[in-house]
Amino acid sequence: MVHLARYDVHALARHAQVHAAPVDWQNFRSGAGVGLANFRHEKIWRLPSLLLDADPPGQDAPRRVLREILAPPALRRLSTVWHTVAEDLVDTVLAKGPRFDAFTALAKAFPLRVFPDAVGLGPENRDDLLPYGNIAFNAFGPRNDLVLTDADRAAGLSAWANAPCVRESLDKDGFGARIRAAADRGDITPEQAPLVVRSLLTAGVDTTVHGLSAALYAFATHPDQWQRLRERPELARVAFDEAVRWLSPVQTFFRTATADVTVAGTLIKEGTKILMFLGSANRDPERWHDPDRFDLGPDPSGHVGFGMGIHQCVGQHVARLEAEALLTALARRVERIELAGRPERHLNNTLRSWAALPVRVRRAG
Ligand code: Z7Z
Repeated sequence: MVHLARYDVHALARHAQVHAAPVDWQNFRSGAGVGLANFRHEKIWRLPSLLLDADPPGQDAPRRVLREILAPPALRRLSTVWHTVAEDLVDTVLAKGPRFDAFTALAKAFPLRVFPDAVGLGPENRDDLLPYGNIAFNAFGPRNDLVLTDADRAAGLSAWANAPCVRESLDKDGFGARIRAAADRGDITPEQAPLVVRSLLTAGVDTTVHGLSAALYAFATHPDQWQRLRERPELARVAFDEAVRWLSPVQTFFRTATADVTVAGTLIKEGTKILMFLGSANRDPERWHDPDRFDLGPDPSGHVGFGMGIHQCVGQHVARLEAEALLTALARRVERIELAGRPERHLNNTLRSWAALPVRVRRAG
């Protein structure tokens, strides 16, 4: 445990503790926010999320509704469509030549093509999804320049994120409409429905964009593992989880101690924020053999890249399906993928994010 004096935060970095803290939700709560800001004392930039900034029993109903809508059986229908879209996208990109920016052309393009449709969003303002997510994930960190740069856009985008959640603007058949239907059935209240839709828009885009980027970067730098995926495309989901373990697209989040708790021999006082370093836990040599290696062999399950416990990522099956569709489409068509320039990172307070991933590919014969 490390005390970060500047913010008076206790930070956990070992896998055992980063795993245990969110499981112990009675002592480490989410209701005061899962960023650095403590909602008990600080003004916040948007209404708290019903799923994220909440504890039982409040979060139970919204989470149950979303869990069902995003569960594997409910996604089966999307799987066919998403595989086809991924194949079309990869064909289009490859037709333009062997060098391209895999961040823009694939990692960013694919989720933006499939996810807003799956939610049932109208065509307007889809370009706002990534800037909104960028602001939301910066907001979990300190009020540094990354936050201040976008301060004048935050209110507008926050209002926008609620706007598409009105009934008229959601497709009949998407996740959004099913959230509405849950409200009609009384599973959640009508007031809760738009905020649950907002959770999809906040947590569902940047996370997958940078998660897919992590996987593409991993393969572009590990030709032997790419070969392995090409031989066994059914490894795509495991490969994605291994990339999430290896690079931890979500690097950090917080809880608040609701009692005096001792962790690793150190007293954490009630009301103190604790910071969990997911990226560190995911490479803890006490938990993983050879943790710095990206390797499709060992089982990556147990990584904390999707969080842990009752708040564990409710959209993880959606993310895995996106990854499976994109990686298998690419593996069938591309024999080699390698870096063709220096990858560029985009700085964000929470996400390990990307700005460019120049690659060169050799098409399969
Ligand atoms: O519900 C929400 O608005 C929401 C926002 C962000 C839910 C989850 C997240 C999130 C995702 C937070 C990954 C940290 C890491």
